[in-house]
Amino acid sequence: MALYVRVRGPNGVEQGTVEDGQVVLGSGTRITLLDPDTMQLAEPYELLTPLGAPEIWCAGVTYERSRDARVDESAVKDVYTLVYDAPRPELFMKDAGMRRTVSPGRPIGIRGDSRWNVPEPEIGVVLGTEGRIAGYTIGNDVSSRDIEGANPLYLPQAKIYAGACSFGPAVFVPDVAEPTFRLSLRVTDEWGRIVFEDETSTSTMRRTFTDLVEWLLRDNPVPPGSILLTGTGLVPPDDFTLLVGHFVEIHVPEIGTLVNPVVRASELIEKEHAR
Ligand code: DO4
Ligand code: MG
Repeated sequence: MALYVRVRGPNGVEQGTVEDGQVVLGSGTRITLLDPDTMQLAEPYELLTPLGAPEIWCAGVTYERSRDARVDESAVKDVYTLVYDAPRPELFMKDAGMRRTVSPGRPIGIRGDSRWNVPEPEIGVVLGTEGRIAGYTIGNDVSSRDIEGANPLYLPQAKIYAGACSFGPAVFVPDVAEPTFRLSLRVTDEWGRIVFEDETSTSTMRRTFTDLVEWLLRDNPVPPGSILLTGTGLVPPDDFTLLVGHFVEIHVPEIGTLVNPVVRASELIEKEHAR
């Protein structure tokens, strides 16, 4: 069992492991974590996504809760019931080259042309070589529910835009295949008041991590180091929307807490690219 992070510091970008509340860099430097959950670091060090993923893919409608939410929001209902029950999963590309993905602690975006936006807390599978699973992280598949609900063909616009993805704070390499994770989501407003919280477990997923990876790699040369987000089982009620000034915290005990504030996506164009 091991936890890996990536850090930017005076010597550039380095990988490290998390041990006893500290990050141990390849050079042997030890940095004390300000917070062992979020893994925030004191200056001059900055926590980055635990790897620069060449591609990020997502699976959808892998939990009953997600299927029900999609059926309720959608003008075209049958597609979601059909895909939940079908052997072939829903898979879509979320990002390539990290253009729309931000580091832990950095702002995620909501679209200016959407009025109903949500975080989607998901376990991210880190792909190794030859289809192996190299580890697991926490991902946020930030999404616009009104654009997605208007027409399934709008899915790429509901899912792919500046700041629509974040993952981290670490990659967890377990001792067992197909581990089970508990995920909890908390959204707070700018005064620190809780506006939504809930939790779920990957034990309620309709598919296994291995099965999703096998489908993703069928006749598809996804490079190692890419990430597959495996779908959300946490959906806030229909009167909830993410707002500028909210903070999203996604906690998985084995991995840590992924925290991101919320801003307008337009503010992130160019600014956050490659952070
Ligand atoms: O088609 C809708 C996508 C659903 C999704 O992203 C999820 O279930 O996590
Ligand atoms: Mg999702």
